[in-house]
Amino acid sequence: MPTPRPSIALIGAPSDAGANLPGTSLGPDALRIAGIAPALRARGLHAIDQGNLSGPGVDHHAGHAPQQGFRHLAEVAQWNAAVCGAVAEALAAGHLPLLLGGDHSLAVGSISAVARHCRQRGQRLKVLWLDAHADANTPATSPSGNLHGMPVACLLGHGPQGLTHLAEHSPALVPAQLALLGVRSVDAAEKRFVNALGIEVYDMRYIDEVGMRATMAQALYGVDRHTHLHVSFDLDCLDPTVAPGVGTPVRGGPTYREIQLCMEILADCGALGSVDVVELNPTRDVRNQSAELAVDLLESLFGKSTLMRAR
Ligand code: B3U
Ligand code: MN
Ligand code: MN
Repeated sequence: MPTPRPSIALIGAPSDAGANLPGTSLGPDALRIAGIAPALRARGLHAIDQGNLSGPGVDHHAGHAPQQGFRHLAEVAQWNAAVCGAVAEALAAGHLPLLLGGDHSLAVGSISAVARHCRQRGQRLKVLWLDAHADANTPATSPSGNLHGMPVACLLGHGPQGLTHLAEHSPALVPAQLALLGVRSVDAAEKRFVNALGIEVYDMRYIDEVGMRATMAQALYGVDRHTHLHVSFDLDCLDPTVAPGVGTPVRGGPTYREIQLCMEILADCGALGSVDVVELNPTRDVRNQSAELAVDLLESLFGKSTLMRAR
């Protein structure tokens, strides 16, 4: 018997408060224009677009210096509280939440809700963080004060109270629940933090050496159909030649083929429970190609296979 496929709740969070520059606030609409909801429906999935959450804007042109190590902390915390509430509601209704960011700081709210949901149900949780960066800075180590560089640390309990206690229990995650994949830009102090906590990292060198298939087998070790798999997909994970529409591009990411394979393997594991698609910055994009690529990859993540056998 095939497992019933849940409805997908599309939750837009048009914020750039945690980013280095303005523009990720346009991400949800760029994904809609690229046809995200019809693409999922064409897969036979029930996609419900819940529209955009609302929250405070920030003025990036004002050049606010970091305060106690953060830029725009109050705004980021407010957005995350809204995201946490919306994701919790979607999960409670039995939907699969698909967060349309927005910058990557929003994953703190989304994953805090997912972690609480799994804790309440005694369900195993694995978070796969696809990113060029480790996002594991703390206010003490961050070179920028930008909160999109800190969500991993916040989820592990290292960060401001407004982001570490979104869903009561802190830390939201323990390091063993998390794996980073695609990493190739890590600050020196951030590297020490990641290693000290023993976070599982599949960096680009690892992927180059063993290939995407073996990397995914390692990253998904122990994940079964009873596990809740959360995929937090920072589009800057991709090579900028295929996805230029991001605020902090880093060369040397996975190719189109490699990331397709990654998505297909994730789909096959049958454990997908929630997703973030973040860091799309249409002001840096070329004819919406990064949004269109994101939609293409989400189709694969939700089971569209290019294999020449019936599914
Ligand atoms: N590690 C740098 C750069 C960065 C992290 N995440 C993004 N950029 N998108 C920082 O500012 O923390
Ligand atoms: Mn990120
Ligand atoms: Mn990144």
